[in-house]
Amino acid sequence: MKPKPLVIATGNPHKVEELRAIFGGAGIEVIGLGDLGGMFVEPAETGRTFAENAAIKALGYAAQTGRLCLADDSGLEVDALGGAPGVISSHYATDGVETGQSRAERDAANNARLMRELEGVPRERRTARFVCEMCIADGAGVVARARGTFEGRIGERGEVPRGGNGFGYDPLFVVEDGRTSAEMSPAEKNARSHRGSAAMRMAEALARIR
Ligand code: ITT
Repeated sequence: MKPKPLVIATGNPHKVEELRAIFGGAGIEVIGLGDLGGMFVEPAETGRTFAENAAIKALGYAAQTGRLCLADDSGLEVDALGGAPGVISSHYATDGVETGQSRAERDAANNARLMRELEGVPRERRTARFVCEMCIADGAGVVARARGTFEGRIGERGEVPRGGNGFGYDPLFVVEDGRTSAEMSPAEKNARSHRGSAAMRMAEALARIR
């Protein structure tokens, strides 16, 4: 029997879009929470690590939906900032506090703060990585986990922001060929990114358990 689609348990439409493309390539059908037609409570991300938060979200949504749910907890680690913004990447401008701003407003404020914090830091010390921890859970518990990373650096003022693709910190994140991840096509970003590599590992794990 054909397995039910995997539920991508996120409130971030960009993640659903990226994961639909990546899992689609691996022959795995996915749906978003919106496709289930219910109202779901977003679990509070109280973990200290990406892995803890991914598990909190996957378990929380699996309990509410009764379906196999995949959650992604991801963010940016900047070496010169001791790994910040890390788990508070989506609310960096407000020190991790949820203020009811739209995603677009948060992204703009987070990016402005990051550029301020790195003012005067030379290019060679602006190294950074995106990290993605994924967790799949069902009503009985965690079923699989996977991690992926994407290495780059935060561009300097005048060099960035650049590019209209992607989301979040993509316009500031420079990879080794000098482009930002917002200048990559969606397919190219997915082939190289933290989310892409974690998802490919998840696709292998799913093939073993379904
Ligand atoms: P859910 O918790 O509902 O999945 P979220 O956007 O709040 O959605 P996270 O808590 O995992 O997700 O925070 C991820 C943040 O890290 C995201 O808002 C961006 O600021 C940043 N981020 C993660 N992946 C990124 C990517 O591929 N490109 C740019 N920024 C990214």
